[in-house]
Amino acid sequence: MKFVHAADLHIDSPLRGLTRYEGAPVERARRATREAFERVVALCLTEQAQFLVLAGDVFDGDWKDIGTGLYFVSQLARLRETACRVLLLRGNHDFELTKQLTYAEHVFEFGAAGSKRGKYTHLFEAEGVAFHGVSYAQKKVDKSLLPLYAPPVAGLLNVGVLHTNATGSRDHAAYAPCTVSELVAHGYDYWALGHVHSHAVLHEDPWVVYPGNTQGRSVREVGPKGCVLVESSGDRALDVRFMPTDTMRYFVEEVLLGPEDDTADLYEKVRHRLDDVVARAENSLAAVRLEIKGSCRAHAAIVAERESILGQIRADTIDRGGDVWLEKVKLSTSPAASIEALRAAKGLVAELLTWTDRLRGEDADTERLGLLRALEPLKKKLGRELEELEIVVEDEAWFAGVLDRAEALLAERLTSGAND
Ligand SMILES: [Mn+2]
Repeated sequence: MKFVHAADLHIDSPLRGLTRYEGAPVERARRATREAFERVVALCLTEQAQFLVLAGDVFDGDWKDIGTGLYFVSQLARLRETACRVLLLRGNHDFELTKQLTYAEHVFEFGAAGSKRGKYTHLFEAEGVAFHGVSYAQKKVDKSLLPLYAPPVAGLLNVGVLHTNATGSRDHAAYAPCTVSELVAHGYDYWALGHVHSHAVLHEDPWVVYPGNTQGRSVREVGPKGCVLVESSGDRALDVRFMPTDTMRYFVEEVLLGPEDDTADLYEKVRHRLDDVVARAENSLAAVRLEIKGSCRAHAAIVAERESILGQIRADTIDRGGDVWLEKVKLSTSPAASIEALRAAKGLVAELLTWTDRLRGEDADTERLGLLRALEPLKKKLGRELEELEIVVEDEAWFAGVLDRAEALLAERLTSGAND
């Protein structure tokens, strides 16, 4: 007997701010949750699984229009081809759908907690399996649902389907809380969990498994996403395998630059890292957030020509072709030379840095006022533009930031020349 366990498909979940980004693969991202579900269905067909278990949050919320529901039905209909049946549980995101559809007879829904409609247990004696599940009746389920789950049915493989935060994960609401040891003690053979979006095998024999969501939706959901294929060979021993279904995979990558690295090295290191990411993306589109760090010579150029450098990184990425999209590039480098060391030294650089540092102190009001006065004509001339650029000379935090950048630029420009 084989079944596929998936959860948290969040089909048609809205794109969060993706359209803001130039060159964002909006269409691909929009279709990604659907394509992942199509891969789940395809897996059921090729593996000839007898059951597909959906452990909650199949939908992200109420359908925007009936299209989402019709799409779901059209995919479920494909499963008739191999007589695969569907066990459907509702989680906190899809406990209530105002546009209701009655599903075909090969779809078995789990009743909601406290409701008289629907069953908590579906028995399939010919296949030797009992599925137990309790759907959410409301969004917030603060108490454990475990007491509502029937004891295991003797002589059958018992599968519990439950939407819960069983690990105390802080990334997810603490709904239907329970512990792994409580689940293990319940006497089922396999717990098909949902709600936590990362894949995790919490226990083996009996199995307690989160498949994770089928498709990552932001950099908060990195790495391979998919579902789990479960096969029983009859003697209760289960073979449990994770199967990726994502068509777009998120990565957060740190690129570390060393003291000698200049912008050419920066581009080179980014290129190498993207090669590596593409290999790890296994034919999915890699959506990458780059965090570029380190004390490096490139810092001065990064401070002075930030936009061009970001543009160059993006241009190189587009130019390489293939399946990479830079979601965001964060440039958080620092100067190769320590400002404090330079300040403590002697000479022009030290003097300049001592002067800039004085602007930080509380007694620097005279200097700061002088600076503001000097900027006054410029401010009058630019007026609105300054506001639009969020240049607020009176703002202390803004001023401190400018000072940091100015020092970095001074230090880098005035010291690196000596090495060239
Ligand atoms: Mn959930």
